Amino acid sequence: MLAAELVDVDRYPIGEAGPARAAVVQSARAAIAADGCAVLKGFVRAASLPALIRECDAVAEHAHRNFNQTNVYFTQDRPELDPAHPLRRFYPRSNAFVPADNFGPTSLLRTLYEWPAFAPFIQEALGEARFFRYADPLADVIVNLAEAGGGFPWHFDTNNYTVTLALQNAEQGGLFEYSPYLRTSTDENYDGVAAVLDGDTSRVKSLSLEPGDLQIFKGRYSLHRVSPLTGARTRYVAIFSFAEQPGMVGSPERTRQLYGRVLPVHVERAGLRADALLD
Ligand SMILES: O=C(O)CCC(=O)C(=O)O
Ligand SMILES: [Fe+2]
Repeated sequence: MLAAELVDVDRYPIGEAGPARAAVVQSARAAIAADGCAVLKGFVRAASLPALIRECDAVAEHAHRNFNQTNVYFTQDRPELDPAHPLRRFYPRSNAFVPADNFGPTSLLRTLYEWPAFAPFIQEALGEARFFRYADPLADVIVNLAEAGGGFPWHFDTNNYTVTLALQNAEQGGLFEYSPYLRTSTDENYDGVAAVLDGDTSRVKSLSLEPGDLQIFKGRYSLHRVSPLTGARTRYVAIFSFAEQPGMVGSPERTRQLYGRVLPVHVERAGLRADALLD
């Protein structure tokens, strides 16, 4: 299948320069400016979803599971602070990432990720000056699977943006909840964060992402979570990664944690980084 068949290009004509494409870009940009999040409903055609889900089912057994306890900042505990401080509140987090080398050249997810129209569109929607597909063969396009009891508790992302495609929902739960721009680069707003953690929903938006919806999300300043999942069905979300530099791969430590193994390229590039520091 070609990317232009997977994607609903009638609704989202991102591969053809012109006013229709410009309108799609403009509307995504406006949504991101307003609350850090753009959702392109039905970006992937409903008719393409069964093949995408089969692709996930076929490799789900290769997911690497990683469980830990984390605060919303992914930082260490600070015992000198009050126990109610957001820095001291830890929640269980479970990832199950299917590494990118399970999505080979014939994979539909890879076809979409490497479609020449895709990255430039995302770049324009985000307004990023420098934007390249990630060069990490374990991490460029992956699937996160989440089962009942698992998932993402409240957090701020450590990366600037996330590009995800909803593929299959859990039977219940799994709403994407977020508090737009709850903090800024100069104000952590710990009281506001504590209020959300205590259950205050007055600044929380809730999105029910359906299979086929593409989400472009700036999560560094917007606290967000996936609400608890229940039921037997696994939630599948594809994650597409990009970087500000060409040729970027993850560090060996982080790669091993997320994917359970490393490749020679991770070690070689880490060596290069270490050498660069010596210059
Ligand atoms: O699975 C999702 O919908 C969101 C995941 C998320 O917040 C993240 O990967 O940082
Ligand atoms: Fe996140």
